[in-house]
Amino acid sequence: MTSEMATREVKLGTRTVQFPSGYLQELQDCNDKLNDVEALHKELHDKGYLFIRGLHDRGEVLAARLAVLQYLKDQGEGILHPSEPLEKGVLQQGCGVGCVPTMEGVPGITHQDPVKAVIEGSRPFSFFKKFFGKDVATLDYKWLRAVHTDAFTGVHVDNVYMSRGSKSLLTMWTPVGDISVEMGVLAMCEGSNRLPGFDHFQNTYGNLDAEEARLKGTGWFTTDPFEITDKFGGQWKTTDFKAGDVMIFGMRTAHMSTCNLTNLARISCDTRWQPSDEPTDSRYMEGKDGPELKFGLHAKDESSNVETTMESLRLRWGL
Ligand SMILES: O=C(O)CCC(=O)C(=O)O
Repeated sequence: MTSEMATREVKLGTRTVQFPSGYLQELQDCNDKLNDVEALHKELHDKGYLFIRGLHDRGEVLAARLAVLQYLKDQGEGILHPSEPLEKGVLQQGCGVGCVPTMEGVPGITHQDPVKAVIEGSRPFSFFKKFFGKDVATLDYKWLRAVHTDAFTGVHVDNVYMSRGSKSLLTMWTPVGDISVEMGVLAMCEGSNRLPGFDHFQNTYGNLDAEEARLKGTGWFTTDPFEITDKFGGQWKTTDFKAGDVMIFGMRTAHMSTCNLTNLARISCDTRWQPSDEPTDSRYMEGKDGPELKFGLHAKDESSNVETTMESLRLRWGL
């Protein structure tokens, strides 16, 4: 027996790294602080996130996963492998970009009972009520995803997409199933929300309103995690997530995902939470401005074809 922990080769964005290693460390949960709201606030401020094991009921998450997989199966051939058990979520070979239908938005699979029971269930409501010390609201729009092989999310802060409502807005990322680092999990840049090295990044990129800037593309700052840590500091961290775990973070914490190196659909859902007496970003609420705007990025003003790229903005910011 060796005392050294075995490392695995994984991919963080475009970079192949060993996990755990100095490049990508193991996350620590804050479950020991769950009965101390002040300590939770301090953790969120210090690290930029709250990693909680078992916030949701595992059985309910697994039921939601099955409902999502059934939905994908019902969308037709070419998505899930026909001869593999549904619950494994094995993708059909070659199922890549454009193959998995988008599940983001307002009613649809996101608002079916087994999914809603998790993402709008009593557990997250009571957690956030305790955390904010008042009644809470969650945005109607749900970012439910099934991520295919070789796909990942690049580095961004959520403020770029949803800065028009409450300044206390928090994201909760829920893995819908057990998700290993190899399948594509969220990775957090610890300290990126407050370290002085990030000041210029936050005062430029972090203040961007992607839709207002008519930004072309995803709104990601980069797909290379080390461009962030080399330039600004912070520490990338992640873990193997289990059904029930959640990652909660503020609008200024830089994050991304590991790459899906498997043939399994990586299913997860982001939801947004805030005090109910604060304004909501109407783009993500059912009503006159929603829900046809998707992620605030796809709104088209046909009278103008001016589009800004992240590259041109970064040049302007000297980043
Ligand atoms: O699930 C992902 O790949 C990205 C999620 C994300 O960026 C978020 O929760 O803000």
